[in-house]
Amino acid sequence: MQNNPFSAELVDRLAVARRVVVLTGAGVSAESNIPTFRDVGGLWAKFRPEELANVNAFLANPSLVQGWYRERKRIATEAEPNAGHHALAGFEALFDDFALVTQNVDNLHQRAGSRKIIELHGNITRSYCIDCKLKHDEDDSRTVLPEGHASICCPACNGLIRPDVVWFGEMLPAHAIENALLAARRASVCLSIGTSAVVYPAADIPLVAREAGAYVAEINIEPSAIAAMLDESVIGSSGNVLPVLVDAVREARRSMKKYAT
Ligand code: BJW
Ligand code: ZN
Repeated sequence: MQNNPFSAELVDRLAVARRVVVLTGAGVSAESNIPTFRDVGGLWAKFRPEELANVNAFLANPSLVQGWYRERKRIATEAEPNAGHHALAGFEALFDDFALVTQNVDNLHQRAGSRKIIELHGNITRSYCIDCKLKHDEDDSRTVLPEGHASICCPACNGLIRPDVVWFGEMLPAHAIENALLAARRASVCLSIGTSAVVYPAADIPLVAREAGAYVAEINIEPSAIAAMLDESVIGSSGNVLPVLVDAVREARRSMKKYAT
């Protein structure tokens, strides 16, 4: 265990835990070559969030925002889940009660095989009409709109089509945040992985878990905004740390069984 970036306590707690909640952010997909939001060269290096990720920006310049999301949808669709996504997909079978709460909209946890997912900020692969709410399933990622071209509109009512994501100032899906907070309150271990933890209410989840008595660790290449409020800060990339952590938990479980009387 000595060479591991995480503590023996984290492994032991996970080995005996029955209820676990994991919060993920854009850092988990960085090793799939999907840019994060706030890192150097991230998604907001060129555009400030208030310019694109809010409804007023969309209404002011729908084709610009649609184009930005269309390009990000293409990148996400062409990306492959990485070792961190796969390790988390294997993690859920180890616990009776497990929730993977993700802020990510890129669909990579789903494609890696995770099933117990709570999507806090929606999913970039879905779209809907802002007027009649009709789901827009057509793959508009392949539509090439020249600069200044008219926006993509609903075939039923001609309303604007928007991505099914949560922008600043919008409410999170009620069932998603409620279920995430319930999972946080009953967890005995919480992991916060690859998130800067500056966006609320998502950043509350590890804090709520800790307040309710969970052991809370984060995994990040650098300490997040809430690192000082957690039990443990594991410095490393999720693609490197998670497979080793999952193996260590499996091994600890095997040892526990071996010595159980
Ligand atoms: C690695 C790595 C590797 C890199 N391995 N790690 C309380 C206080 C203050 C403000 C508020 C508050 N409550 C609500 C608010 C307002 C607002 C908010 O939080 N503002 C703050 C920014 C100040 N929140 C909202 O508006 C939310 N709605 C809401 O609260 O409704 C009620 C309400 C309405 C009005 C007023 C008040 C209340 C909605 C938030 C929606 C967020 N939407 C976005 C865009 C989604 C669509 C899209 O994708 O375009 O969600 S913003 C963006 O940030 C996206 C992300 O999910 C989210 C979080 O980012 P994340 O994932 O943490 O990414 P990064 O880039 O920030 O961090 C990456 C991390 O990875 C870094 O730490 C790296 O070090 C690390 N990393 N490589 C491990 N390999
Ligand atoms: Zn419509």
